[in-house]
Amino acid sequence: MIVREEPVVDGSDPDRSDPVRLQLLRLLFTLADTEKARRAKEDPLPPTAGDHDAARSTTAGGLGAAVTASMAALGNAELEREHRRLARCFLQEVDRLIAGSGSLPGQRVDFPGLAAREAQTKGTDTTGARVALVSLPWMSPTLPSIQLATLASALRQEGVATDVHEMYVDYAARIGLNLYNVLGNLLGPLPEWIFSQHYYGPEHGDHLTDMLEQRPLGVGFPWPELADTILAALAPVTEEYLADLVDEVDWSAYDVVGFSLTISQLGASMAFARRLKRAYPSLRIVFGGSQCAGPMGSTIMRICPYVDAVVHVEGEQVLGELVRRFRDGRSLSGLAGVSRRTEDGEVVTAPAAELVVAGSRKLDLDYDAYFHRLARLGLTEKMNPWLPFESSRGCWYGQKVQCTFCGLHDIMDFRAWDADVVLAQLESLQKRYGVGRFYSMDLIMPREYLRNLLPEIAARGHDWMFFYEIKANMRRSELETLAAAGVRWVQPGIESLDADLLSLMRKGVKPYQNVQLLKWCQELGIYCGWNLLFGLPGEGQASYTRMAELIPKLTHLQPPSGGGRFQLHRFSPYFEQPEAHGVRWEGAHRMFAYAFPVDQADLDQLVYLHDFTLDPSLGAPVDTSEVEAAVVEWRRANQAGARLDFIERPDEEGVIVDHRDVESPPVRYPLDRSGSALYRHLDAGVAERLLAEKFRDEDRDAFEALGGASGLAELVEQWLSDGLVIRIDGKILAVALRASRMAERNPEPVEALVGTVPEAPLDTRTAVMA
Ligand code: B12
Ligand code: SF4
Repeated sequence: MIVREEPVVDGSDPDRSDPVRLQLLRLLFTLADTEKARRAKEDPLPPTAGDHDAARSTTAGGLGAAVTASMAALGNAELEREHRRLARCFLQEVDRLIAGSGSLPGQRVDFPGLAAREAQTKGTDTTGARVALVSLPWMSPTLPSIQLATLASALRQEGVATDVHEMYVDYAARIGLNLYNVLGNLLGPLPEWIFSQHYYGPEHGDHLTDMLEQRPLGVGFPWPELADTILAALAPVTEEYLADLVDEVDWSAYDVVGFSLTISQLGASMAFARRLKRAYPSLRIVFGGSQCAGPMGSTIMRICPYVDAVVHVEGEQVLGELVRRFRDGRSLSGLAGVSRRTEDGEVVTAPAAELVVAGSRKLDLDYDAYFHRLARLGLTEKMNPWLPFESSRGCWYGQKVQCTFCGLHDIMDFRAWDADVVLAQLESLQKRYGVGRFYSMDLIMPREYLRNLLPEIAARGHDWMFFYEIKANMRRSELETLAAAGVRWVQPGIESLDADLLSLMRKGVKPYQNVQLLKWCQELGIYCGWNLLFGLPGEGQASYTRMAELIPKLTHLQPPSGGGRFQLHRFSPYFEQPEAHGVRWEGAHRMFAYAFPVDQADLDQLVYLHDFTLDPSLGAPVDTSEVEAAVVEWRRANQAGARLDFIERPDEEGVIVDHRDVESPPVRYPLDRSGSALYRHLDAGVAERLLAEKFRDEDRDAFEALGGASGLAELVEQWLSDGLVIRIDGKILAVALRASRMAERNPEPVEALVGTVPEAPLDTRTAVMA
């Protein structure tokens, strides 16, 4: 059973970090760890151990020696217990430190409270088979698993009684929600390794040092000096967690256990599934999820002999039939998109069948198990869960033109559910859980929702909040529709502010659209999560020079939440046709070799992230340092409150107040009626060569008052040099925020609500994905 540990040295406010307590716990844990290591190596006792004079000493060194002596006096089992306890307490203290730093806003906020109801196996069992679906770290603890809920719903419809176990939440509770988020967001080898060392055995020493050098814990983690102790403390806590998972559920009640593997869940799933199979040999183990797509799934099947089947595709299509075949002892042969083992041990995979059709049929989503778990773990007052939902699958843009870095597999075909079906599901979820925060799992928002779903949500007066992935080329009126429906957080896939780079990525969006999206979202109180990608094949220095010039004018807009070298993802055009893009594939990302020490050939097939170099004929790598420095400054200025506001007066005169240089007093640029009209005219950008003509057509009086085409050109040149407008993609675009349009409905800063996405460092040594 999981209990939140209180620190051994208690302060008056247990939820606040205490530097003395942190260092004490660090010291105590390190001493226990050293003692354990000493015993494992059968080294002699240190000279002071067992020395009773040391125990009486009051100097710091003497106290350390005294603790060492006390630990040396413990029996092995007691030392083991103490080691684990101190590890937990230390990790919880690190968690408090992170929470207290403000680097993860919104993590510890009130949750209204959900009456704890006892969980029970759901569904009427008409097939004689019972299924457990599990999800392990590193899924986000603020989200119930949509994968498990969807599959459970499909199975129950087919008469298979099914339970859902979101076990990642338990781990987050043990190590602390904030620490869990920091580690989970590191992605890739390190989170995988934290678990896989409990499968393959510890892979310490140089390997770990090497791994941390390449992907330092310090990146995205403000206390790198604690990194070693954190990793050491995670080991006993993780081992205990895995052991407890086997004990805390009566697994003998099930016939099949399905593991959902999305991002960084392979190590934990392997470590737990093998333990489970050893404890319950008759259990059938099935792995599925996006980590099992294509060759990754067949490789998992090959290297994990305790796994009975791997589902490569959308699970609702096959899981019911898979379970029935297990129950009847029938072969899995021919099951679409499923890997199985033949009698002579060969792994074979049947080709995938049709994709799920969306439209008017939608499976229910039942998140009861997750909320029971939160209540059981005492987490309901510590976080602010979002409810995941799907309104579409696939990508309408990608099915025509796939972005070159995008690693979507065969689920690219776009399918949307009908707006009324989605709305009914959201209303039912909100009614059931009292939560109106909805996290869309769509790759891209269906266009038709701008006309049906979103206006209907606004019309019904729901006070909801949404996260959605969108395409960045939205018009202002469309963003207003989003905001009115409660979309407060978007991921628009901005990726760059340069036309050449965006074209290399085949993003289908221009830089001016990205900039105006940032501007309009800020006016509307919509938070944008976005990355700046570097290092594309074929890029040139000029792109970075242009961006370095542009960025200082945008410091009042939301800076990128992360950035770095693009990653080479399986299934992406860069991966599938490397030569066509000047990419040289160099095998699985080598850091995974530490997490999964399998043959290189297997590793190349197992992982999603790959190493590469660029064709040298593309020229020397460009220098990105100026842009990196500009982004650092952007973030600093933005945090310090950089602003650029266009304040319109009732008499139609206006003033632009420029406070992007936060160290100096604001500069005011008064605008007369005509100047204000022109500035408004530039809100969505106007082609420079057509500007005079277009403005004259729109407001002839103002045009003439400005002195016609030449007066207008002069004013625009002045604004350009003052940075009040920018020249971009052949257009002139106004960049100041219009005060009259700033969101009134959402006075609190939206960043405070977006607790799950801490700002990531900008580091071109580190690869990031869009
Ligand atoms: C929403 C989403 C996110 C969200 C939330 C992710 C989360 N942790 O829940 C956010 C925006 C945070 C996110 C971030 C990232 N994401 Co993302 N994300 C998605 C997305 C669009 C939807 C996932 C989803 O929930 N879909 C809905 C569910 C129902 O579908 P599903 O997961 O595919 O499940 C179905 C099947 O896989 C299968 N199945 C699943 N489990 C099981 C279990 C069994 C037993 C069986 C039989 C079947 C089965 O049946 C399910 C129902 O059909 C997918 C793309 C996609 N469409 O899958 C990418 C995807 C999962 N993300 C991906 C990546 C790479 C990332 C990032 C690493 C990007 C980055 N560098 O920042 C980060 C990682 C963040 C993190 N710390 O976890 C990759 C993962 C690749 C991989 N195979 O490992 C995907 C597949 C997209 C891609 N190809 O580029 N992501
Ligand atoms: S990156 Fe986004 S927009 Fe581009 S193809 Fe992939 S899912 Fe579609």
